[in-house]
Amino acid sequence: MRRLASLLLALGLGAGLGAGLVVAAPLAASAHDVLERTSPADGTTVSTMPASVVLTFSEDPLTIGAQVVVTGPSGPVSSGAPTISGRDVTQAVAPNAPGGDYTVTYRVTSDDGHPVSGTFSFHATIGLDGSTATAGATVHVRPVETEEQAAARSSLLVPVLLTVVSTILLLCLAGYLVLRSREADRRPEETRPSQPG
Ligand SMILES: [Cu+2]
Repeated sequence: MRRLASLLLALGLGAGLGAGLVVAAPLAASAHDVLERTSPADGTTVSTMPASVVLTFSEDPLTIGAQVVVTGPSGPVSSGAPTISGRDVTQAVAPNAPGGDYTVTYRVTSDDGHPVSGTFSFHATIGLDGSTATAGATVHVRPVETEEQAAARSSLLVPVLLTVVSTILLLCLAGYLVLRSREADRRPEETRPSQPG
């Protein structure tokens, strides 16, 4: 009975540690400021091009290192540097911005000091210059992955690999204990002390 108990304890510890690592890995990454919403919202169509785009994060981003590039049919139309007010990052748009498809690429410094970057897109039917988007010219082009996005993806790989490796190690340990206890069952005289008279 004692052997079975220690075996179950080992299995329980293994499963507990494995599960703990799986839970801890994404928690460590969630300390970043996350983009909660944008104006205009991602994937939406607005009748008129707004004079500025607003990005709202889960926490206040740092005032340094913020960059918002608004790119439309005529190229980049960002006007000046973005302004940060609390959780909102506002980027003004040049008054000659035409109607059409827009992609916004952002990079801010999270309050934990890490860079947070991404992209979203929207469609403006009428531009700030009064022009109307040409029908049928709607081509949604996803920009290629930036260096920051690639780095964030590879940094996520480390905790995932650690979790997989440690889970395998713990399963091996549990398997070893099972085999050892079976071996002990086969040779009871060698492992069990003889009961006194
Ligand atoms: Cu972070």
